[in-house]
Amino acid sequence: MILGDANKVQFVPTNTQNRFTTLQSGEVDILSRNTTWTSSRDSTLGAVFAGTIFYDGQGFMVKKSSNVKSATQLNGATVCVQPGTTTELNLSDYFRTKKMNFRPVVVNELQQVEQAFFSGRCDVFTTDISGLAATRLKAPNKDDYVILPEAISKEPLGPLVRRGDWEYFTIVKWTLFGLIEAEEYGVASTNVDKLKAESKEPTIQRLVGTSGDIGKGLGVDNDWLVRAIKAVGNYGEMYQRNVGPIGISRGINAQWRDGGLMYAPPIR
Ligand SMILES: N[C@@H](CCC(=O)N[C@@H](CS)C(=O)NCC(=O)O)C(=O)O
Repeated sequence: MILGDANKVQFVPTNTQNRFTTLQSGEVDILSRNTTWTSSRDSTLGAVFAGTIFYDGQGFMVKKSSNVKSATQLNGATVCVQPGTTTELNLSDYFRTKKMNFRPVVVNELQQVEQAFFSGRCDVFTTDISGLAATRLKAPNKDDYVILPEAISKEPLGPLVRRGDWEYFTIVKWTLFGLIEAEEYGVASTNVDKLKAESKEPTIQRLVGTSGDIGKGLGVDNDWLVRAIKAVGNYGEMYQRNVGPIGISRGINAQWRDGGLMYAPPIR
C-alpha cells in the first residue's frame, strides 16, 4: 500500500527457524513478524532492522493447577521453546544465573509447540509475553493457564529488510515513524481524508502530503502515508486491532507524551 496497490502484496509464511533465510534469499523483501532486534541479527544476517513496532519481553506460562506463582519456582521444569529464537538463549541465561535446571522441549512450528504445552508434554511454555497471551486464548480453557509476572528480557520487535536495499529500508522506517506520528497528531483512518482537505496544522499537512515533498524525497509520492493510514490505521488503531484482543495494555508502547517509548523523529 505504501508503493501503491495493497492487493499486490504477497504474504509468505515463515517460522522462527527459516525466517532470516527467506529474507536473505530474496523470497521476501521484508520480514515483519515478532522478530527481536539484536546487535548480531542487525550485523551478521545481511539484514537491518528498520525500527521497533512493539516493545515486548520474554515470559513464562504455566498451568494454574501447578500453583507456581513465580519464575523463581521453576527449578527442574520441562520447558517448551522454539528454535532459532532469542527465547532459547534467554532461557538458558536465566536458569543459569538463578542456579536452576530445566529440560528443554524444542519444537519448531508454533501450532506444534502449543499442542505440546496444552497436552502436558511441558510444564512451561516460554516466548514473548504477547505470544503467550495469544496462545493462552487458544487453550481449551484459558483460565487453566497463567502467565507468570516476570519479564526476563527486552524483546524489541520490528521489521527487517535486506542490507543494501537502502531506498526500501528508508521507506519502511519512515512508514513506521509516520504511523506513530499520525497517532500523536490524531490522524486516523477515519479522519485522514477530512484532515487532508481541511487541516491548517503544519505537522498534519506534512503527514498527509499537502505541504512539503516528504513522500517524493523517499522515492514514493506525497500520498504515501495517507494510503498507509487508510489501509491499516495509525499506530494506535493498529495496536487496538492486533494487540487489544489479547488483552495487553499499551504500557511502554504508549506514546512518549503518555510516558511510553513510541517517539517518531519529526516528519519534515
Ligand atoms: N522475539 C523472539 C521470539 C520469536 C518467536 O518465538 N515467535 C514465535 C512465538 S510468538 C512465533 O512467531 N511463532 C509463530 C511461528 O513460528 O509461526 C525472536 O525474535 O527470536
